[in-house]
Amino acid sequence: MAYQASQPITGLPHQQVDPHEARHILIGLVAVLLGVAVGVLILVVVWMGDSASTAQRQAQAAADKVAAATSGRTTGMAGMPGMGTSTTAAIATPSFAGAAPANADAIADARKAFPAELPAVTPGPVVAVNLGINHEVVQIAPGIKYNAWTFGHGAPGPVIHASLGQTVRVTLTNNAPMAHSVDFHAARIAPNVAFRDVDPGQSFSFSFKATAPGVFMYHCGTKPVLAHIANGMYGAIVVDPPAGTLPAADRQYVLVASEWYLSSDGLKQAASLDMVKAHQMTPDWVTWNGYAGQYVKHPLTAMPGETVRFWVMDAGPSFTTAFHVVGTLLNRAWINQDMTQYQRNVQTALVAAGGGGVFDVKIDQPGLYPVVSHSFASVDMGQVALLNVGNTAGTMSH
Ligand SMILES: [Cu+2]
Repeated sequence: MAYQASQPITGLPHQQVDPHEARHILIGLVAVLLGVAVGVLILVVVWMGDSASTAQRQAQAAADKVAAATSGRTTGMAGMPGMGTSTTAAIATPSFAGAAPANADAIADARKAFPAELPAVTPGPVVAVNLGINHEVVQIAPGIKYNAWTFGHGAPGPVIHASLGQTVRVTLTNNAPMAHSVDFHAARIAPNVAFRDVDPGQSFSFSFKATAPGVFMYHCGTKPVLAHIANGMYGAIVVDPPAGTLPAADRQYVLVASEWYLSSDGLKQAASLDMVKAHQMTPDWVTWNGYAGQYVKHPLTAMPGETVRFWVMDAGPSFTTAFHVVGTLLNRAWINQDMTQYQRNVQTALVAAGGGGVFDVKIDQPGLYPVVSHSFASVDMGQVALLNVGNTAGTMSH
């Protein structure tokens, strides 16, 4: 905006202004405006510079945090077996998917599979659950050793079977050299009280009432939870609905899905957790009940025409399971373990990380039926079982 020299200037309506003087005023005004603009510009530049350095500082802090978490510094776990020994920078180790010793087949043959059969329910008003917490080497695939943190002596921890209305009394005994805890998804309870950290050498008990039926996860809830679950601290609890409310099943199996993120191949020395891979969700192994392909070597069994019920829980820590049985449909699918209603003839059912689902199949033709997550990267990394219907000879992989 500029005033024409011939126009009256506000405040001087009746006075003609000398064009010369007007030019001077104009120049003066422009100079003042320029001055103000330069001042504002300087302020903006200074502010931007400050913002940039703040952003830079924040980015650096975030990077430091990741690097520290990777090396265990922020959690006081540096040098702890099973914690972030792979690197101090945010770089994942190479993939060790599919690593195997020469005698992998013989190892797989000789190893007893994790019992997938649903154990009997404990009678009486109280189910006593004693969970010892240990740091120990487990096998997660034929010949692959891993520095795990466990409930009991393996991953997953023991399958717990309760009935609706029973009280579950949990006693944790921490035999490990660091704090751990347990979080039961089946519980309605103040987590700051019941799921608190238990120090090394200590025991702690709490009780909750089983108020909903289904298959639920339990896991260590100590920070960083990602690391504690990835290291093997999870298991399943099945809560039966009232007797007679579910259709009958001839066989019942519990399958727990989980991923493993390895700092090394685990062949000669036990691998530990690669926290960068865990953050990036790039596992080396994905398993049913903690061990790759164990039910391919030692299949689950059924006879033609039987109803087989799968209680499926996905421990993650991060993957979901797309539950699918090759060669059949899920006759009944209690999605998200809502045991009040089921869907029929489902091809693939989602089981969320930290969630559960219950699925019935009834297979008439004898044969070998792979039980998978239809997210097929997981199959390649070991999450495949076989259901052998009718004592079918031979084996297959899928
Ligand atoms: Cu833990």
